[in-house]
Amino acid sequence: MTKSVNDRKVAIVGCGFVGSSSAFALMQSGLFSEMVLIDVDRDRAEGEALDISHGLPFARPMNIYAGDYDDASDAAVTVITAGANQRPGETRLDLVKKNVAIFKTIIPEIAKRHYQGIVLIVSNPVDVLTYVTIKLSGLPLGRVLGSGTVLDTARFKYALGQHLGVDPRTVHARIVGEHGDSEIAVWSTANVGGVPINSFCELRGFYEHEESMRRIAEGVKNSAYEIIDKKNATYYGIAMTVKRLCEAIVRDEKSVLPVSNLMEGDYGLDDVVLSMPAIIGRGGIEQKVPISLSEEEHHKLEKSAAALRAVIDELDL
Ligand code: 6V0
Repeated sequence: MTKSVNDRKVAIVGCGFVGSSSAFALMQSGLFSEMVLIDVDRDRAEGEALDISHGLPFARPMNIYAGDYDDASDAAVTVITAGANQRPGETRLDLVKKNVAIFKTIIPEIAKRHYQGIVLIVSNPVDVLTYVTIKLSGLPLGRVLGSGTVLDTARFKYALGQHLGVDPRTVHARIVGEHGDSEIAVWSTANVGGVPINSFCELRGFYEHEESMRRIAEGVKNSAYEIIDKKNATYYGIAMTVKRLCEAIVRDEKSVLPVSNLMEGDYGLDDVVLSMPAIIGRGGIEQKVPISLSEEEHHKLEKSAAALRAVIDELDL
């Protein structure tokens, strides 16, 4: 039976570090009045629901509970964070086989209930799993998106803000491509408050542009590895990313964010999911926003696509 969407309801599939931190961020956001937590480890989902609910007297009324796919079938947004995470030394792409197998048990459960909401993929490798979800679910393209490089972009803005001593919210710069080792820092259009990045660096007394750009982009790319080495998982940054994406969706904000979406001739690329800017609103991905890239950035994007395509070609979908 098809249930109409309940705009005030969110479902989270996978209640590990990322799922529970996202649930905690969403509880505090006031965006939803109902949240269902799903996990193969039912005790885990129940424990998280109870623990997070104990914060409600300090937040806004909300119903938070452990449930199943029937409970999730009318959620405005279903966030998927189920699956293995990276071990120290493992890349995101190393996770692919384990997590595709897990997605083959989750996505059909959502699809067979004629789901009308938005599916937000967070599990890694997020671009590949977004592709897998599009193929397995049969949902309209705009209604499946991955968190992509929204987190990397936040890390990038934070690092630039720290370097330049400015509010990261006034830094306009993004990471695109793969959420992973081949990600691309788009320096060609980066600016702070409308001032091109190199001019702004000079304004703040920094002149070694090549060296700074290399160091900052490498730092952003390696930040997940650094955090995983120190504490075995990353979850607060991604929890805020999930909150930001849910906000853009349920408040119909039409925010431009670099989410994982299917390339259909965009940037000369086809049948591969990459994280590129798109307008995000109540319909999910409402329109792609083709950005200008330098020749070098475009070349890197083609390499990113080829790396992801090679992984997709190995999958049995
Ligand atoms: P975790 O703490 O091991 O949690 C995973 C949870 O998934 C566990 O509670 C499992 O019981 C549950 N699970 C496993 N199989 C299923 C299933 N079939 N149905 C329902 N639940 C299931 O991992 P963690 O929370 O740290 O990471 C989850 C995923 O998020 C990993 O793939 C990470 O790599 C990924 N991340 C993605 C980020 C991004 O930017 N997109 C950022 C950080 C982590």
